[in-house]
Amino acid sequence: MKKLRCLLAVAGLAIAFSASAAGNASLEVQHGWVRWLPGGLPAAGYLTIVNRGNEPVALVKASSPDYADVMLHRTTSSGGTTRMEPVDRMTVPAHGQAALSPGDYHLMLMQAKRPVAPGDNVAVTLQFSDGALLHTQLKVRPANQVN
Ligand SMILES: [Cu+2]
Repeated sequence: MKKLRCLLAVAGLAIAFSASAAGNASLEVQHGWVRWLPGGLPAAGYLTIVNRGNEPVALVKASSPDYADVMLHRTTSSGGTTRMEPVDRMTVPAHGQAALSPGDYHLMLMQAKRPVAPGDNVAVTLQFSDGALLHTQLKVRPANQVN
């Protein structure tokens, strides 16, 4: 992971979050969970966003009171190597849904501020391109439980 880009993303998050606290009744989060890793390693957050509205909307930021940083990442594979990189947004189509899921988009939860363990819930706030904020809870699962 590129540290400079992480820092820039965090700075952007702080600015964006001071701008709006509106909701969007067309959006819903389902199946939220965290794949927990031992030893203070970053954890991955997965969820499905349902958009019942008439306009596409994009997930642009996320934060959690339980982690110092939350980044939006995407895992890609090419030539037998798998890597992940920060992305700016994930679009959720009108009358559709989009998922953060293993091997694809995910939230990268960095530097837990409290001991987080399987069985816990992690609070996450998602911010969308229309300014809407959505608060959700992700269930923490052990690394060997994939679904
Ligand atoms: Cu990642």
